[in-house]
Amino acid sequence: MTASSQIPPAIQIEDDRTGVTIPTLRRALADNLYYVLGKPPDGATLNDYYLALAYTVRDRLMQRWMASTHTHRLPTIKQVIYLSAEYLPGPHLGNNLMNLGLYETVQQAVAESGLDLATLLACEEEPGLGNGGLGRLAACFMDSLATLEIPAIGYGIRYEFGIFDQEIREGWQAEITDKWLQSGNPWEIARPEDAVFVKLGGHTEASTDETGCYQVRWIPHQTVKGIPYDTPIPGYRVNTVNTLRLWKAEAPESFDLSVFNHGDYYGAVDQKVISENLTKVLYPNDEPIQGKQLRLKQQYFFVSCALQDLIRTHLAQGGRLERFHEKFAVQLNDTHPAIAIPELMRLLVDDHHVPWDLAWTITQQTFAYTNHTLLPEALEVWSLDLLGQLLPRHLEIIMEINRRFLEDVRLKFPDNGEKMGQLSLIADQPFRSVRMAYLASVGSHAINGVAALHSQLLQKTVLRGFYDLWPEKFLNITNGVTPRRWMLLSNPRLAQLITRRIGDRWIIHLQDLRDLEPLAEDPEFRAAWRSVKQANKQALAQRILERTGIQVNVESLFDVQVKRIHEYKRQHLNVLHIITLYNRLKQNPSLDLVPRTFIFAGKAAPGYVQAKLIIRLITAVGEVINRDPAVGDRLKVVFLPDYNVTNGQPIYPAADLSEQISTAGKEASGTGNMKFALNGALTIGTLDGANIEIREAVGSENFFHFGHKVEELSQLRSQGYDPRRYCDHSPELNRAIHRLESGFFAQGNRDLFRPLVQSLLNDDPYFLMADYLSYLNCQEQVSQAFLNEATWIRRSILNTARMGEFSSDRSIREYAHQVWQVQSVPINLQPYSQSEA
Ligand code: KOT
Repeated sequence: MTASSQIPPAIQIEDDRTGVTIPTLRRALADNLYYVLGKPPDGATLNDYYLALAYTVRDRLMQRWMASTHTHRLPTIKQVIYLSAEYLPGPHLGNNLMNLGLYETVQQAVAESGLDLATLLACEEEPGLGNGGLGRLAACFMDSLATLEIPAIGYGIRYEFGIFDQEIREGWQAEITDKWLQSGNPWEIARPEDAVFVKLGGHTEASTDETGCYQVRWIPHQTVKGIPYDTPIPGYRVNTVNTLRLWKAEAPESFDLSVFNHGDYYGAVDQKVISENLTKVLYPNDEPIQGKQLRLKQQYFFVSCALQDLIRTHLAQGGRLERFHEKFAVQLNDTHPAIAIPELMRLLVDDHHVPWDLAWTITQQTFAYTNHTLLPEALEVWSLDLLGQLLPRHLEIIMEINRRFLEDVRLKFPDNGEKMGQLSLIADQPFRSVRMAYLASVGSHAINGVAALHSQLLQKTVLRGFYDLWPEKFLNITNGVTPRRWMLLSNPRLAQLITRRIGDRWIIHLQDLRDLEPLAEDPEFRAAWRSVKQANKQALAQRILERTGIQVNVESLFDVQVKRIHEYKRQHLNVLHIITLYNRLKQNPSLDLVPRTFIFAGKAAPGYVQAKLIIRLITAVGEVINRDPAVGDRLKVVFLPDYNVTNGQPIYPAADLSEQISTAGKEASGTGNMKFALNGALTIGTLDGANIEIREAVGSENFFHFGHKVEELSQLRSQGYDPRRYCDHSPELNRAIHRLESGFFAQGNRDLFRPLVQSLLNDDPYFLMADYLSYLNCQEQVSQAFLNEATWIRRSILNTARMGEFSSDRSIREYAHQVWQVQSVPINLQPYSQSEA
């Protein structure tokens, strides 16, 4: 007998928390239902089953997650730290199943247990912890970081109430509070043992210690406790599982007690409420809320929690603070976390006694800053008054950073007092305030915009002075989207068709989609492509019917604009086109018009009156057109309520035409534009943001562009722009505007849309009137193109085939090499005890 044959065969006991066979998964589901949720199978709700399934999947992430966390902490491994006030990850269950490679098996296991996976997936409330593009980008980046096996932690705020749910009531937006945590969140794990304390308010005291060292002490007015909640972020078919660590504010217990001991029970409870208010709600504006103290508290709170967490783990691993920037590359997602710069200085200088100059070198080497907007109203400033009240020590540090910086400027540009005023981190007008974009620029070693045009404009306008000083700090990194969520998960029909023809490497190497190009000439492939699109349109039509009661024609052109509602995004230009088509039909009822279904979705900030009126305009125009028998099913206008990640997923795969019609120079990048083109929609767009690069990639013959360019608009502006002139020269524009003025879409109410009409006629800051004719002509070309089905499908295939560079994997590779200097770290899955040995 040989030695090996003496070893008894391993008994195959599949662990209920790791096994992935169908019987094991079924047992695990029942086990979690009973023992974790405390529900018998016959008394369980659908949500209980969803939760049990989520725990079953989470269990299967655990070994990879712990191995990743353990490996990523090693001092030799550099980690990306993404600081973002917003994240919009979308529902986790489907994505995690996909990334683990368990989708089909679990689908079957669930079916054999008498359940339907799609129904369980629909139970998940998505974490709406963001407003739009910036938060969604953070989520795509987290997916790509994990898929590329790059060690990363995303830090943010665990808002109890995320972005509001939107309902449409009598055509108007109504805001409903978001209750994402109400039925339990199976994906997060609270880590109270990792809590940190954050100081707020009070004053500082300077002193000289026994060695003659100058020291500052911050005596706060209030302290809050930050509790981290961790969510696993698995990569696609790799062992890496990164962490999204979100902080919740609580009152420190000691504080409660001291008040309680003085007999003021209600006072203690009050304090608890005040502390917990800090992370209660996401500010629902897409542009910042000037001067709101609570918002500044939120920003400082999560940033301080994050940096304290990093310093603590670094020191615990035997790391030295001089090497902090060799361990962590910290990315600032716009200026919302820019207070991290003085906070790291404070922690290093005041708490850890690092000399100022060394602390400043570490800080600059640690941070990099991404700018996401040039809109003047969105550039953050904090008044010195407010900052000084809430963060007195940080104000001192910012003033010292500014003093030293302006000293350098003075040496470089002697006798140029104007330059100092231009570059100062402190603005004097309209009130004394800190310019956060300047602070972020001075404290970072790299500054990037999010599309080529945007990066150029950033250098030429908002950050011009800094570009002149340090051109080498500036770069462009064009945004991208994750093909896992935005193709594989949301468009399974197209994903399967593609994989059948070119294999499945495109899921992680999106450039492989190029291999589809020759198939664009293949009639059989085109037919299959068309069937997929039709099936997706059919599915969306069904949802439209369920959500709005509107019946749409799936043979019509699906013309889609989904994004936040904002004047610069120009949903109302789209409406002017719709009204023009309607006018033509009314003038000539037998007109041979290419049938279209106009689909809109998007939330307006609750306080943004004009944006809410644009929603009312869309629904009002829809109400008239949709029920006009003279129109039939040639035109339909749909507003789909409550646009979010979940509701967006079935929209992109069903679109024929993607509307990307912002005023040139206003949309930093856009990412919806990428999701549409990747899913085979053709774009009608201005030369703005990433549209320019998309057009170059897909070919100008497969992209409908219109409108004035940035330079042409500046010229119009400098010549004295007169929007009324365009009405005088275009009878159709005149008629469309007149329809609005006359109250035709408002049951005769001439006042309803007056603010919109007045804005268009009097100043038209977003140049709708100037771009109208060009848009109209371009839409005519779209209609003609749609009539030729074979060439439309060919162009659709070519769009998908050529969108490979717009994967967020490509964006992340660029950040990794050009900004962070980080490498992939494959995760070894030895059992924990063995890897320790
Ligand atoms: C909001 C407030 C202040 C500063 C920036 C924003 C912001 C910018 N929020 N979302 N964005 C969008 O970010 C996306 C990701 O980079 C871009 O694609 C999009 O154009 C921005 O509008």
